[in-house]
This record gives sequence, C-alpha cells and structure tokens, in this order.
Amino acid sequence: MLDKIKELQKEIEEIAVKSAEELEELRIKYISKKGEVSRLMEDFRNVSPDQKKEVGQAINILKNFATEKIRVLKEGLEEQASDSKGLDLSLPGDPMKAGTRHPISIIKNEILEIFKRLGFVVSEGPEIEDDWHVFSALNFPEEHPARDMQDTFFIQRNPDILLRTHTSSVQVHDMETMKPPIRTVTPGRVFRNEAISYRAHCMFHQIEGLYIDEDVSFADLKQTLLYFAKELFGEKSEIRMRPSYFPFTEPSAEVDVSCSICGGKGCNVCKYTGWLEILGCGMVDPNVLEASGIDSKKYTGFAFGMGIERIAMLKFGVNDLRLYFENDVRFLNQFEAAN
Ligand code: 2NL
Repeated sequence: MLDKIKELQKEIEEIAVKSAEELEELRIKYISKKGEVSRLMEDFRNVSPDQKKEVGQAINILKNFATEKIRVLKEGLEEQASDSKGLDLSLPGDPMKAGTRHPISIIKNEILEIFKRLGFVVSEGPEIEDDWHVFSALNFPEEHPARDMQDTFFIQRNPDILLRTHTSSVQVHDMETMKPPIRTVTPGRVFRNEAISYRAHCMFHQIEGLYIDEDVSFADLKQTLLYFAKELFGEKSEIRMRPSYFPFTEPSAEVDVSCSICGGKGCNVCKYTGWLEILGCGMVDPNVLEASGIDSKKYTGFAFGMGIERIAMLKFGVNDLRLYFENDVRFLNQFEAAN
C-alpha cells in the first residue's frame, strides 16, 4: 500500500499539461470520487490496524498534494489564456518606414519624362563594351587621349574590352539596329579613370539624346533643348550656346541655362555669371552616321549629353559629388519618399 502511494506521488509530481481538457482528465483520474485517491481510501479499510496510522497519514498527504498540484496547474493555464486575450490580432502592424529615392534617380526620371513627352524612347545597354562602340564608331581618332589607359578602364586580358566612358555606345547599337527616324534617350552609369574629389568621381551617370531623320537641323536641336530647360528649371529659363568640340558632332556646342537661383542677375551658385553649364551637344558627324550604316546624304541628326550628378547638384544644392556614392542615410533621407 505504501509503495502504491509512493508511486502515485511520483506520477503526480511529473504531471505537465498544455490544455484545460488534459488537466480535467488528470483531475478525474486522481482526485475525483472514482479516482486513484478515492480508491486508496476504500482499500484503507483492509489495512491492518498497526499500519492504519502510517498509511492514513500518507494517503492524506497524497490527497493534499494532488489537489494542490491540480489547482496550481489550473491557475497557470488561466494566466496564459488571459495573456493572449489582451492581444488583439486584428490591430494594424507597426508602419514600415519606406526608403527614399536616390537624388540621381529622381533627376534621371524627371529628365526622361520630359524627353518622353517629345516622343523619345528610352534605350539602355551594357556597361562593359568593346572599343568599336565606345570609340571607333564615334569618330575618335586612334591617338585620342580618351583611348589612353590614363582615362579609360580597360580589361587587362583584352584591351578591346573596356568600361564605357559615355552612353553614346548604346546609341551606336541603336543606330546599327534601328532605321530612321530614331529618337532615343539613354541613361546609364559611365566610368572614367579619375582621381576622386568633391567634383570628380571614377563613376557617374549620364543621359544622352539622339534624333536622326531627314532634315533634322540645328534649329530643331536648339528648340528641343530650350523646351527641356524650361521644363526642368522653370518657364522663365533661357539658354545660350557656346561653340565647342566633340569628336562625334560637328558643329558642337556647350549649353548654359540662365541661373534659376538668381534669375540671371548673378549669385554664388552661378559664380556671378548668371549662367549654369548643363550639357554638350551638336549635329551628329556624318562619319558617325556612316560608321553605323546610316546614309549621311539622306539623313542628319542631333545629339546631346549631360551629367546627371551635375544637374542634381544644381537642383538640390549639393556641393560635394562624393555624397551621391557614400549611401549615408542622413544625406539620402532628405529626398522624396520612394512610394
Ligand atoms: C557631354 C557631351 C555629348 C553626344 C554627347 C552623341 C551620340 C551619338 C552621336 C553623336 Cl551616337 N553624339 N552624343 C553628342 C554631343 C555631346 O555629350 O558633355 N556629356 C556629359
């Protein structure tokens, strides 16, 4: 009898429950009227008188222990239940903080939208190119300094393969594969072997434009760029053109926009000139058209190119180019949310 009591004591000590139903089953098994403890009490009648005292005490201790254990387990279950009752699973979650768009992307999208309204289509291409698409097809003479290791990143094993130094290479692909009229704008990263400073980096972003058709004139170029300047910098903007030189255009020009900060009166952003340089352009050199298989007697074209970092600096008042590439969130968070 004492052994049986000890055994039950051990069993009850080891009880662990997960649910109220489980606990109820155990309560019935041990301390209900037909439970183990009641059965012990019935058997108690048959215990010899000299053992009655000891066995009686042991049964009482077991009964109290079992009752207390069940009570504690019940309390634990109730506590758990009220914990999850206080939790409203239908409440909205903590808001997720959206990132901000990179200033280069903001300006790139703005510029592309302006040209898309004029009927230009966006074209993109590889950053790793061959010499033909970056230099030869664009009328760069053999001894041009841009072809030098000093200025261009070449692939060591094969000097015919290089990182593009301008996105014109994409437009060479376009001229090779499309028939005029061609109207493309090509955004993208370009690479030049330069020492990094507040105004130069070995990587930056460009957008170039190309328009080829019959009778495309310098007047078309000028009016397109005036429209662009007014859209990007405001209706009051004016442009001026200064003669320049690029291997792939003839004639070539540099374009300034009237300073949108001081309205042309002169301030420290435009260095008291009233003008800001924004892009380079020109009429596509006939050699360039011919190199890509376009009849230069039938077709003419204009092209232009601009650095996005430079324009974003003017629009946002950023004074150090390196900020664009450091990904410091204190800088990035100042721009528009991305959604
Ligand atoms: C600048 C000047 C320029 C072009 C880019 C071009 C492209 C083809 C043919 C002829 Cl396929 N020209 N692109 C023309 C003039 C200037 O870029 O300062 N870029 C940052």
